[in-house]
Amino acid sequence: TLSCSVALAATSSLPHLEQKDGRYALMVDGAPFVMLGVQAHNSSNYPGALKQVWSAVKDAHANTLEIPVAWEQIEAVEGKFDFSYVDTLLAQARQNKVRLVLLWFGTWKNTNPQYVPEWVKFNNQRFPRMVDKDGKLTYCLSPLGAETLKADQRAFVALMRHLKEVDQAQRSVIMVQVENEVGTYGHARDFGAQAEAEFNQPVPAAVLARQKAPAGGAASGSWAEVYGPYADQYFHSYAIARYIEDIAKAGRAVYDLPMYVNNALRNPLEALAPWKSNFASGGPTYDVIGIYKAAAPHIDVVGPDLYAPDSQQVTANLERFQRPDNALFVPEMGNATAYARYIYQILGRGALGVAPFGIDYADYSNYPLGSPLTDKRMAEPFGQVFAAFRPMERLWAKWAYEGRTHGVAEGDDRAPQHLALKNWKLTVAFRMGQFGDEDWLAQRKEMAPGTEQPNGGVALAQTCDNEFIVVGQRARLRFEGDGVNAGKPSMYARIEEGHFDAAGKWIMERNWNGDQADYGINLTARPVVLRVKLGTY
Ligand code: N0T
Repeated sequence: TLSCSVALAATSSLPHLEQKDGRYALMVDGAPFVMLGVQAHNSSNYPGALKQVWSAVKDAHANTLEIPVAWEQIEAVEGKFDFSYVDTLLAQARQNKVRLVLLWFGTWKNTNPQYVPEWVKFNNQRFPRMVDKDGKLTYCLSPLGAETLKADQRAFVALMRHLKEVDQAQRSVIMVQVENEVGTYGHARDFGAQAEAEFNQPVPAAVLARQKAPAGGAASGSWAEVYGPYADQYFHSYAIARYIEDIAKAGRAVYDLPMYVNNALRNPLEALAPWKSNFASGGPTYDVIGIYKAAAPHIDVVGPDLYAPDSQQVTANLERFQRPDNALFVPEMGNATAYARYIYQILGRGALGVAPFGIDYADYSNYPLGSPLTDKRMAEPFGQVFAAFRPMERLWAKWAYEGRTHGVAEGDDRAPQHLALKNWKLTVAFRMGQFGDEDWLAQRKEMAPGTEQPNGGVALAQTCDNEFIVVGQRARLRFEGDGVNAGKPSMYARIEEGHFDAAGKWIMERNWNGDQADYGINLTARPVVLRVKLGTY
């Protein structure tokens, strides 16, 4: 039987990842933490831009802000470091009672060197750019530039040393992203002289052990011999992963925070095929997670940035990035309303956290990638969901780590979905409204107003054998006996609406009954938290 699980414990230790039975937890102050995060815009990393960020963070009810720290701003003059922005950020984060994830925009920000200091940008001799097959310079800095690595690493280490000095006691910063959406657009790899020489070397054993060769590939040998048509992409992935490893390792030697990389995804619904300019080659796409694990052991997580709103793609991406060797963490997703429902699916799968991108009232919108809105209306759909989770965030994180949680997001097909729980099964249907059973509604062709676009979602935790904490919106839930309860008639013992207090105690506000329970548990546009207890007779 499942024990009723509510106890909370806390100690002070550095944030770190823990692992148990193939599941992961991000430990913050000694207990599992779920990041209900948001990310600021790319140019909001200045004291003058922060005001517009904090008001959006507040409206989003986020517990964590992801925000860049640019190499160009901490080392504008070589060897002279300026952490005034970082200090302002830390002070304001503490005032706002929000944790931070710092994004190290160094050698590559979306593969581009735009965030490196000027003294790096234009010195191709010392900081070589990749060259293409014809020997022409590309925009992208080479991952084989030894001086570039040394300089990026030195700046990153200086940042981590500073964080240790000013933040170790409070641990406002809980995680660090190394570079941003790395890889190279339009070029499979570096074709310079050094790259050519390394390309013909044997594939390292650590890579062979984690990254399978395609059919026909040799068991060992050069990159081309082992990986055939995938060799250019895989070699480039290895070169970038190793570069990132050297930066992360040096940073963690100074101050050991969890570190991760994020990915501009390739389409997971397309059959796997060699790179042909359809994604950033060398980035941590799902097909090369093994190479990143082999080459970058100081990177804890490879996370997908979700920017395709299509529900099938979202599901396929979550499945590909959640692996026994890789925790699920969604460092970015679009800030359009359609993405809000995915929070339920992501957190239900036991993710370390999720952060919509561009929750920031700066006068900028990345529409059509995300929302066209830049005010409260953009933050609110996420704020409503996070607000429901916030009072129980530590409990939720613990339940997720214990494998008690499940979640669904409404599919673009609007079809009902089924969840297999312990001794119960749950059907989640959409567009139903609050009154009338399914047949009656179908006869009347009645769809609930406000459900024209898919935006339903449910996450739940099985806290005891017959008890669930449910949070969700725009969905109808029906439980049915399964396992030892299979075939038995059942009914609700209680459907309590309420919340958890600061001590983790459930506070009931009311019990749903009559119309509010006769047609399933009907969640409206306003997310609620329910404690549902079932019984059989
Ligand atoms: C993201 C953001 C920011 C299906 C875009 C997404 C952020 C970076 N890049 O606003 O630049 O720093 O990580 C790339 C999505 C590509 C288009 C995919 C279409």
